Amino acid sequence: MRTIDLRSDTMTQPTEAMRRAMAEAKVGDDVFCEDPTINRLEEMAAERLGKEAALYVSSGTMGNLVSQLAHCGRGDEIILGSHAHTFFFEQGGSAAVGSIHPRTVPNQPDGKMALEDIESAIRGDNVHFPRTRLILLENTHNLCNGCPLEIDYMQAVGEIARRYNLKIHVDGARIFNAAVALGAKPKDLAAEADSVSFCLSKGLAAPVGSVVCGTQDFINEARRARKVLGGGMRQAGVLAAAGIVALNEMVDRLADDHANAKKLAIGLADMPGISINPDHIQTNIIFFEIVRGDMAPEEFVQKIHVGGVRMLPVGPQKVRAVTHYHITSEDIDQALRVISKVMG
Ligand code: TLP
Repeated sequence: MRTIDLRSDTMTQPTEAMRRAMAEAKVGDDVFCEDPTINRLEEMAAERLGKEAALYVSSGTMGNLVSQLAHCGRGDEIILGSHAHTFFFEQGGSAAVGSIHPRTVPNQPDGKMALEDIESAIRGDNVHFPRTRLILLENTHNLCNGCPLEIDYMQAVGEIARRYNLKIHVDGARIFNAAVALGAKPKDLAAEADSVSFCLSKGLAAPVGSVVCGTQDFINEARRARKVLGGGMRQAGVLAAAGIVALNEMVDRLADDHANAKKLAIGLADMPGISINPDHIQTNIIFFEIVRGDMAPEEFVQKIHVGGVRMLPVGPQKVRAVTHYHITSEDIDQALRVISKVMG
């Protein structure tokens, strides 16, 4: 029985074209900036995101951390959402490694921070306070149903950042999902950002890697930060080669993942014991609640696993499912059949 693995889009395997590109990649020492494949990927990424320069890093976590280290000094404060991946799932690296102070503002259900909340979190000039340096946004917002942040919202946050002389970093792990869902260009979504990191290893199906984009000066600093974190990867062009294929071939098809997520959400909404509003699903991430006193999310997840479907339990009532390259429309039908049996 084939497993329908909806735990994460990080489960994606490299395509045949990626494997060929990896085998044939020309490589060099990237710490000397001499890996032609990495250099090419960085040029492509900078161009797609409308920035001067880019840096290949090992993961989304590293991309967010080197960006914060490049923007902030010891004791500086960043403003980020209460449900931001950087706040929840990156081991508090900002503080642990960067001596950077996180100030959270509530995330609204659509992944935004209210503009007035951002503004009132900005510190004045006072000897008691840390200095606010950076606003960190997440697009799409993982824990908020994969919601995309629109250009209007980015512009409104950009206006606040300019007024208070702050930088903006976008954790754009899934910014290409946002672009496809909104029918926007990634560079337009990133226009207000001083830096943006995106992942090649999620919906775009490359095996490893993320890219950070920004000004040349910012990238020079980020490159230093990457080195001290042990991220100077030498002949990593064998990995970056897959990233080039990802950018060339895997972006437009993300629309299929979004359609499959919507189909799954609509099917789940009809089932007894499950609560979800399919209107909230715009990209490839869905959260739903098990609203049956006799079944916890862990038990639900174990039962569907026996039927060949995998999802992640998150919290006391919630389950997460993520669609991706290996999930077909027929897989969604099969997953719904399995879940229907479990929920009886
Ligand atoms: N997200 C993973 C897990 O860590 C939860 C997932 O399965 O969704 N930003 C965002 C918005 C992310 O969702 C993730 C990974 C990261 C950053 C970190 O990327 P990696 O895993 O490459 O360090």
